[in-house]
Amino acid sequence: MRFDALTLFPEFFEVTRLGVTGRAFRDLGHELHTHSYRPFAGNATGRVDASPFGGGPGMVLRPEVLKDALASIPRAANARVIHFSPAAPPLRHADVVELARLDQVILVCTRYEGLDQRAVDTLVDQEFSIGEAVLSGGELPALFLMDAVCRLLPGVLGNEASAEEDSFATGLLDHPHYTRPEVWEGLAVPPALTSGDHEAIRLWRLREAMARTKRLRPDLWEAFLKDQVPTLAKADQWAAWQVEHPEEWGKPKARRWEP
Ligand code: 4F9
Repeated sequence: MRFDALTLFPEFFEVTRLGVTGRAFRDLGHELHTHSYRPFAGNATGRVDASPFGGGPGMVLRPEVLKDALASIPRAANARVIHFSPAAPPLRHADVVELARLDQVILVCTRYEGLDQRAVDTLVDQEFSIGEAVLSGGELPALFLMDAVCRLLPGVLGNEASAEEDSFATGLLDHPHYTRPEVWEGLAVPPALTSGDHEAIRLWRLREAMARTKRLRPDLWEAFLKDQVPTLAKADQWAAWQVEHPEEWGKPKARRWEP
C-alpha cells in the first residue's frame, strides 16, 4: 500500500516511524511519500493560499496548487484522494476497512479554512472528519487515518485476531480488560474472568460490551438490537435481554424470557 500526504508541514509525518505505521513502512514494504505544496505555489513568494472571496478570516488553498501537486504524484488504478474537513462525515471503521483494500490513498491536508470548493468538487474523491473538534489542520486526521489503516494490513498487528474483535467491527464497544494482580488496591478482577470457564468468560465480556454500548453509545446499541441480536445464538440473545432488563440480572431465567 502506498500513502501520499500533501501538506505544508511534511515534518508532521515523522511520527510514522513509530508504532504500527513504523512497522508497515519500515518492515513490510508499504510506502509513505510526503509532498509539500510549496513547490506548486506557482509564484516566487511560495504562497499557496489566498484570502476567501466574500471576506472573512483565514486563508484558502488555491485550487491550481492542489491540481499541480496531485499531478506530480503517480497514481495507482484504484487510488483514492481524501481531504480532511470538520464539515464532513466522520471516518468510520467500515471506511477504514474499505481503504485498507486500496493500493494507494492520497491524503490532502489543508489548514482550517480549507480548500477552494472547486478543488474539492473536481480533485477530491472523499472527505472525512475525525471527531467534532476543530483542529488547525488536516495533518493529525491524516495520521489518524494511516494508523487505523496500517493496523489492518496483513502482518502489522502482532495478533491477527485482534482486528476482527475491534470495537465498531463487531458493532459494539469493547469490553473492559484486566491483568495482574488479581486484587489491586482492594479492587478485585471480576470473578468470571478468573473462573477458567471459557463460555462464562465469553458471555461476561459480551454482556459488558453490550452494557457499555447501551450506556455510552445508545445509537450503536439501537442498531445492534435491531440488526444483530436477531442473528445471535440463544445464549447471546439472552445476554442482550439481560442488558435491556438489568433489574432481572441474577434471577433464574426459566419462563421469564421470551426470545
Ligand atoms: C479535519 C478537524 C477533520 C476534524 C481540518 C482543520 C479537521 C480539520 N476532522 N480541522 N482542518
